[in-house]
Parts: sequence; C-alpha cells; structure tokens
Amino acid sequence: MGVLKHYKELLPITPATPNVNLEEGNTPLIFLPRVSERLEIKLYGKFEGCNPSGSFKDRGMVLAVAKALEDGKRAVICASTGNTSASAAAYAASQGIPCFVLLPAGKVALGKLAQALMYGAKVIAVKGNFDRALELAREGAEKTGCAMVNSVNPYRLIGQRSGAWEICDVLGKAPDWHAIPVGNAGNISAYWAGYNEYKKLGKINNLPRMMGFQAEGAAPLVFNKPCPNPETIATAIRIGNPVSAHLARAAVSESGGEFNSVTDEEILAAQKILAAEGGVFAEPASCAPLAGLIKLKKLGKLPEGITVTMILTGNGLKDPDTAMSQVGKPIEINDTLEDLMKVLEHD
Ligand code: AN7
Repeated sequence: MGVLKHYKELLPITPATPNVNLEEGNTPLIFLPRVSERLEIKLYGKFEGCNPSGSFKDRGMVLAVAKALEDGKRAVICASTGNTSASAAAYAASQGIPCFVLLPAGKVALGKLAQALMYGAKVIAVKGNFDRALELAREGAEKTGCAMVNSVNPYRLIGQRSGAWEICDVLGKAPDWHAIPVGNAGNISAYWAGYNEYKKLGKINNLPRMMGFQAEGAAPLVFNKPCPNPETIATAIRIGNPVSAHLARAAVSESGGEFNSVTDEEILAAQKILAAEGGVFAEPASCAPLAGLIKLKKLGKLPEGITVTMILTGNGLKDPDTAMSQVGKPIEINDTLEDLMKVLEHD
C-alpha cells in the first residue's frame, strides 16, 4: 500500500497531502542462515533493493515529494551519488513535475545514471565531488524555489523511519545490533529516530546498538574530521562532509554503538559472500556493514548469538561494472551436448 498509507498515523500527513505512491516500503527482512553460521549470530538483511527505484531512498522521497506538492512546489532538485537522483526522478515522473539532479561527473554507477535519465530527469554532471554538488543544489533551490529533496529536507528522514518500524513489526522487537552503511549520515539517524519512536509508543521494549560503517577512503565519522577528497569503490557513500553528521554521532553515542571503517577490498569480499552464501545481490555500499561484521568477528568483537539486522540499502543490479570486475566470465561452448557434458562432468 506504500509508506504514506501504511504508516499514516506516524507521518505528518494532512488531508491536503497528495497520495503519492509507488508501493515503496514493506521490503523483505531476509534471514541469512549460511552467513549467520559463519558469524555465529542471527543475521537478517533488510533488502531495500526491492523498493521501486531499487534503494531505501524511496521511503523518504515519497513523503518529500508529497509535501513539496502540498506546499505548492512544482519542481524538485537534488545532488546525489546516484540513488537519491534515481528516487527523486521516479517520484517526480509519477507526479508529472520536473526533476533536476546534480551528480559528481563520472562517479555514479551505471544503473543509477540509466534510471535518472530514463525517468526523464534533467541530469547535470558536476565536475566536482558530491559534497560540492550538494552545495550547488542548495543554492540552486534557494534561487529558483525548487523543492530541495536531499536529506536536508526533514521529510526525507521522517519517511525513512519507516524502515525501523517495519523491522520491529516483523521481529516483534528491535535487534541487538543495527548495522548500516553511512554516507551523508541521514539513514542511520532516521533509523535511530524510528526505533525511539516505537519504544515511546510501547511497541518495543529495547533499543539496538547503532553500528555505522564507512568506507576507509570516505570515513569522516570514523576519523572525526571531514574528508576533503573522499574515494571508494562504493560510490554511493563517497561522501566527505556528511550533512547529518551531528545526528549520526548522537545516534551512535546514545545507543552505545560505534562507527567503523572497512576497506574497498573488504567491501567487495563481503558483496561476494552476501551473494554467493546469502543469495542476495546488493550494491557495494550496502555491503560495508557485512564487511564490518566480518572484521569485528575476526577481532573477537562480535558477541555470539546476538540478533543483527543489516540494511542492504541498494540493489546490486545498479552497479554491474563493479560486479563484473570481481567475477569470472561465462564458460562459452559450442552448441553441442558433448561440449555441455564436458562442463557438467567437470563440476
Ligand atoms: C546504497 O544517493 O547519498 O548515510 O545521494 O545510496 O543516509 O547518506 C546515497 C547514500 C548507503 C548512505 N547506501 O546513506 C545519494 C546518497 C546506499 C546509498 C547510503 C547511500 P546516508
């Protein structure tokens, strides 16, 4: 039924809010038996790649676009490492309003770029990084009156709380640990707010430790200072100066959690494990939490038997180039049974 309808009591919906809906949310919380066994925990992946534009961004974008329309705005603008732009473009298309997206030139995964263009957004490649594109988008929004739909828009993070509510609705409680990739630091903040809201409402009795994972080359929250030249293969989280850093720090310290960094190699290894042992294909940024859990396990810092939910923020299909660089080629054969049998009997 979509996030706005499903959680209307918990969201700032008024009779004047248009019913924007691409059937986002209600994504599967997948128990991962083989990876759980490897880590000696109960591990669930919340597969946000099942959202209509293939990432968690749809949860907040649906509300941001609905409220923009309610406020009389007639165009949206955002900067993006890719997923925000795909989501904004999808919702703008569904409402018939223009969408402007600013992307760091050459640093956006192919699938995301294809999405933004296909949904009909005006795609602007900025010769600079995401942080600079975000400054420009904010200035552009101010000058033109377009609705700014990055997570500086408060409705984005309010809508994203729905992820935490869904987890609690399924598990009947909050997990022990909540593991999540951190880029611009909005999602970890939204989840923490969502869990707290559910606790206040008496729907859960516990709160999770918030465990945020960044790529080593773009880890301002781990090293506690902005990173002027962020670099990582996980382009979604190639962000050096997170807008919601203060909220994310509060979430981690209030929950007794931690920020940790993982290398690109660890991220790619985790992506392969998630796919080949979990049956779930998530994009590189989404695999930073699993990489981090594997690292913490090696360090003896992962308590046995705990329930961990990790947020698989985006679909693996969004970044086919990175995936193909990590796997072998198909085995090509002539169209004969003999050739086929050579392969089948070999395995
Ligand atoms: C797959 O699309 O910032 O910490 O512009 O696409 O809430 O920023 C994307 C971020 C994690 C980090 N995983 O979330 C954008 C953008 C994926 C992402 C993050 C992003 P935040």
